[in-house]
Amino acid sequence: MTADTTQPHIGQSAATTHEGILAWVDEVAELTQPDRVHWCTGSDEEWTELTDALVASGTFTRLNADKKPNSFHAASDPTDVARVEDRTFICSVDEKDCGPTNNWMDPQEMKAIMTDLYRGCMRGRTMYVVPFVMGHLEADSPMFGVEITDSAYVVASMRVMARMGSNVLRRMEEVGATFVPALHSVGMPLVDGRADVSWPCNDTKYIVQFPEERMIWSFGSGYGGNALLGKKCYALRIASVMARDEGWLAEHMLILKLTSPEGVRKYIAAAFPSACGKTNLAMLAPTIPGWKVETLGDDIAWMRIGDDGRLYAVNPEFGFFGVAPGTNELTNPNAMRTIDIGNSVFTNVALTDDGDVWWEGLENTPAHATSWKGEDWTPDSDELSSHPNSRYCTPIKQCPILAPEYDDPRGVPIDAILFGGRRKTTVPLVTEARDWTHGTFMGATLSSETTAAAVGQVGVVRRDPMAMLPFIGYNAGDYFNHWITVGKDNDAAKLPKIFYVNWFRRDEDGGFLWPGFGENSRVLKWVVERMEGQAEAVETPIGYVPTPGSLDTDGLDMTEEELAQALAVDVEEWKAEIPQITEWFEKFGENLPAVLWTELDGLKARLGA
Ligand code: SAT
Ligand code: MN
Repeated sequence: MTADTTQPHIGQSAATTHEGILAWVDEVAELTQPDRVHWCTGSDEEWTELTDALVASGTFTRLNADKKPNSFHAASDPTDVARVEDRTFICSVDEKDCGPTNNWMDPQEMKAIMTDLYRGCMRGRTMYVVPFVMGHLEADSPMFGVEITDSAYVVASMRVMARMGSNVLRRMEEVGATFVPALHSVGMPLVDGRADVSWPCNDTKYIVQFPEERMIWSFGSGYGGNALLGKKCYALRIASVMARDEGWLAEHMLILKLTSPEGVRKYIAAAFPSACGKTNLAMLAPTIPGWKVETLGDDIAWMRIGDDGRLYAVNPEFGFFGVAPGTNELTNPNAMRTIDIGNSVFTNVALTDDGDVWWEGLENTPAHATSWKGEDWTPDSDELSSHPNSRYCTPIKQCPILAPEYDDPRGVPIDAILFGGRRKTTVPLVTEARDWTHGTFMGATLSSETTAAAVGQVGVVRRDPMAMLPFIGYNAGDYFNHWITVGKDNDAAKLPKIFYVNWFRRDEDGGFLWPGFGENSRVLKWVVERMEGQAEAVETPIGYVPTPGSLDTDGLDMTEEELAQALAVDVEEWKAEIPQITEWFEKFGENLPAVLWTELDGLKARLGA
């Protein structure tokens, strides 16, 4: 965009001395035929130019600076609103390495198909080169990537979500870094006088990981998880493969720091499927006096065993990509403070007449707004103002409760891991695993009702192991085995304790049994007290569950009966899970670690099933 970084045509002035990057950029430009190549610097000037251009092209609407400074509204094509799991592929060389939970195609076949799609796909557009690092640039071995994209919306979003730009590129040059090449196109060349649209995309979509080559190819979608390739594609799918090979863990987990009134400090990582409240838990405002939560991450944790034998977690991201609907002063006041500062992009929410954003669940319902589909909206409208998977994209540094350790490249030692799903029945509020292997069994059998974060039916119960179902970059049976191995190879006493939570259990009338949100601090308190050997629990067939008196319910408007229901382990309900778990495990054949069958046998025996 600026004269010094824009090349009128390809491969003429080298914007980098990194030969690998240069060669790849030239190769992609040759194939995709963009009008211009822009090497992204990540500077404020570049942000201004990009966002001005996005406003001019109609992709962005600038929000009222008195409400949300330096912030923008975008509305996607109505067909491009979520991750597309049926178009997402793990193209391992051997189909067995993809496993039964992913889509597979032979890598050569996929490359042939996509090369045809990519041919000339950037005509009339700018090709942006985004050097980025997931995690810290000062990490022992920084995890570099380069995303090539023809979407300015993606560049703006990547600048919020990842550390990117010139300083990253300079470091890559200095060390001759290897990097994950991540190619993205919206798949809408501007040829034959075709006018651009505010949200270019293509009905044909492919989100493809090549695990052996550590490479990502994405085509046809501009939506976050499909297009911001540092996030799910790199930091989970590709990184999970690296983690398997190198003995660490890449997980779909938030990271938070919890401090008790006595100053006891614990770090907790928690895995929940998309759109199940991870961001809200990460920024929790405790309702119980004296307890404090600080945030380190809301979506992804990379965890490695440190020299002291403990499991250290870093958040590889630089921003939050949170679900907007339902976010408000009550459910997540800290997210509200984060976005108030500005510098954010809001996608598929409503635009108010005074130039602010609004969504279902937010306070101050406007009398009139423009819906995410660009239509007039009033509180009487039959349609939602915002798509259920609409998002805010905002810098993590703006979070008022960001833990200072966030900036430590070594990460923080994790004390407890929570697995959680969205289940109306069966799963109690909180259960403590007996040990790491039992915790791995809990994670491997985690189940949840589907949400709007992925295209498809909402509310169907499916197994979502470790909340990683759409993100495991290899055979999920091998992934379970990797978890078991981490437990075996390390000092069990130093590994985090594992818990299973369910905020979403309902009573017979369909009402939530547990108030959730800030009240979840009561469950975190119990978790801490268990680790400190203070809180009581009953041993049940599925693990340790709080005795009614051990959970702090002071000041909570909840009957004893309701609490008992929230904590109940109903043997009949659990017996009904057994055939489902059996069927789930059978999918993995000999790749399923035998100890997980042993765990299931133990559960059956304890249930008398
Ligand atoms: O849709 S994203 O992948 O960007 C977010 C999520 O589903 O967790
Ligand atoms: Mn997520």
